Amino acid sequence: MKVSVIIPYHNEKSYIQDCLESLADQTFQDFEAIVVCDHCEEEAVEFLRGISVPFPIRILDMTDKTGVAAARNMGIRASQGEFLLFLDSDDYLIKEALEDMVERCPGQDVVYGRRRRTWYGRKVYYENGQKLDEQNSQPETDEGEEYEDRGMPEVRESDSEWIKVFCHMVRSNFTFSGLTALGILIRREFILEKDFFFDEDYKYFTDLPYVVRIMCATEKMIEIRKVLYLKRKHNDPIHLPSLSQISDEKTKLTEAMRAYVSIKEIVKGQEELAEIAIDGKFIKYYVRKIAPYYLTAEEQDAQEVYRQSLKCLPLISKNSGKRAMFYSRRLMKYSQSHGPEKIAKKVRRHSARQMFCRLITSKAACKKYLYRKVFSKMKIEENLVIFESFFGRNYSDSPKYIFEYLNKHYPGKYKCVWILNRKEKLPYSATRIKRFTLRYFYYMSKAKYFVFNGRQPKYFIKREGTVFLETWHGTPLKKLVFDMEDVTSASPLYKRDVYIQTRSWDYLVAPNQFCSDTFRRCFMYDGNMLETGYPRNDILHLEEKEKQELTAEIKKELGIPSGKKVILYAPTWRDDEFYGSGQYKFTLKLDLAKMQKELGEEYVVLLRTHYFIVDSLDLTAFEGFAYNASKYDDIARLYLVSDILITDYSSVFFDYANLKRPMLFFTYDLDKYRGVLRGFYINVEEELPGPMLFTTEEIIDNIRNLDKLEAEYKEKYDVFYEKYCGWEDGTSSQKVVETVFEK
Ligand code: C2G
Repeated sequence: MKVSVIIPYHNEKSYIQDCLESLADQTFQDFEAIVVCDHCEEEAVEFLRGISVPFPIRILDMTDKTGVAAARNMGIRASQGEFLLFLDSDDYLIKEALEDMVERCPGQDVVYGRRRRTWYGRKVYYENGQKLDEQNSQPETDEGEEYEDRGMPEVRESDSEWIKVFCHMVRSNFTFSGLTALGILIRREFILEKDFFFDEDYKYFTDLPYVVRIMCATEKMIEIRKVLYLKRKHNDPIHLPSLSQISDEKTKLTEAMRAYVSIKEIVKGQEELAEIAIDGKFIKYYVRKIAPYYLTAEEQDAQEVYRQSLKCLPLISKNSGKRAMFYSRRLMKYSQSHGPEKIAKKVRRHSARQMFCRLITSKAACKKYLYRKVFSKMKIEENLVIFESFFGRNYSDSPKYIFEYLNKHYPGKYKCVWILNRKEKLPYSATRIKRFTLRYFYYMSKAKYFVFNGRQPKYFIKREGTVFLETWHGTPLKKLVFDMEDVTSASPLYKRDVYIQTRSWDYLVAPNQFCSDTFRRCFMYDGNMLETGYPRNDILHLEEKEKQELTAEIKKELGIPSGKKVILYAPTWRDDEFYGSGQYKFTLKLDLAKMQKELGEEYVVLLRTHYFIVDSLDLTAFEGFAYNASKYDDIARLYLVSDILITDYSSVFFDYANLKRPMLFFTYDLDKYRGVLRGFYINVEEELPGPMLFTTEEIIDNIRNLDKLEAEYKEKYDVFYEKYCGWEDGTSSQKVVETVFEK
């Protein structure tokens, strides 16, 4: 047996499958896996046993001890391979990892490949995770070179291969705490001869002294300059925090310092460069984590951390100190002769200076500061209501209809403020403000009521006595927040952010029972659920005559000839096609020229891209046939004028179904969208009230045979309508207003 892969496992069900599958896919197969179950729940062990793998696997149950260190030690003792490799159950290897390492292992004690940190599971990673990780550009890659570390030496200064690998390994981890034993192939006899086991007294930092001890005990060490190991960052710190996301600050800090003391002991007498490499990391850790801890810590905890720090600071070598930044040098010196309270004062003064610099150089920082420190201390205005739809992009959606209902039925009672970035005409008087202006922050502090259809900013302050009415913006087909496994959109910390934001919501509107149940789970929401239907769909239930008059008015407004029928094409956005957060790309896959040729006599096409899309479509070649309605305020009005809807995975079809008109689903990238990007809540093959189509020809064909299509889908449509539109009858705005404002 060439390699034993040792995997500690503690209930991380959603990750272990990827981990084991990555082993099954290895191009080198002479290995065994030893999974050590650390106090796992029965269900998690059953799940693990249910994963079938083509290689020998042993599942050990650790009952007497707990922790990663003990689990790995148990694995070492049980191993039979010539080499050992530590793999975490939430991580995975690239296909060639073992082959690449084994190829280079003759004559070596240690073979070290590189690690990369990723937000994604294997499937997404191989599809486009590398691109996504780069676009998210967290400065945490393990590849090192990009990060010039002031405290770190250039490895060039030494000729020794050992020091090169040592320095690379230390410098390539962004933080002090990131130095790990993961993904390193180590000769088993070497470990046993030297009695190298993990120190079980550590909960978080057992790897630090372990790795340094190994590196200092051998010069038979080789580095492969290729990413072999993928370390997953957890995008759901609420349900499944990684060890580094657990906030047990005092233990972490004291352990890190204990690890530093023992590392310094190990590197003593070794090359000075090695010492400087370690010191550089520790200095940063001290300045960023340890000293600021005193700002918020209880006195007893602060004293404990402080006592430990006094053992560490004198160990920093003079040379390393000289390489540190001015403030770091001063802080370290000061910390050796002053207690935690004084250190906290110094840190506070430094942050205040930094804040002052930010305030005089950044308007945005200045406004947020005023929001936090001044506006949010002012008196709340009792009848002030603030509305926002699609992040201020337009006057639309449920907030619009709630605003109109309030003004129509309670004229003058409420003072309304609209967050609007464009100059839309409003039918009732309201103060208009642009997002993130000074006035925006002022009104966000003064308002009593908030009527939003999306998420509020992360720094939003929920003041006591205020009422947050969240209408949300659609019945989801694609999985949301805590129902998503991988977060493939631009913000990988989506789950954590949404969790924080939803804590401020007092009321959430549900358009149907499915949403009511789904929202509770996917937002982890336990506030008031308004099971009223969507105010934005009231307009779809007007009396027939009113509907016809309004339709004629909207057609005129859009410049659509009254004799033409209208096809609305309203696709959604794709998580993986973006320029940046909230700025998405869109490529039109519908062949408009063909559609014009085949359907142009009878129809026109209204194109409506999602509000996240920043690409604007050039339709000049299709004048008189295709109209760009992407900037039009309210999509509900576009539904009214349309005879047919074409969409994909957008929630628009749940709303459009209120009109009982035909729908086609242009799902040209179904496999990727469903399988890789999101996953769906419903079985689209069974439930969709229209066909899923993959080419323009199929779309044309279906539009030509509408009668046949409608007859074919009649039964499905009725079931769909009952399930998703059954609560909507044109009175949702009234129900919402009466519950929230006029109780
Ligand atoms: N929308 C629009 N034009 C489009 C697509 C969507 O105006 N071409 C509007 C519709 O009101 C739709 C809403 O934006 O209901 C949400 O759009 P989705 O495509 O469903 O996507 P998303 O914003 O991700 O919302 O619970 C719903 C989910 O959150 C999905």
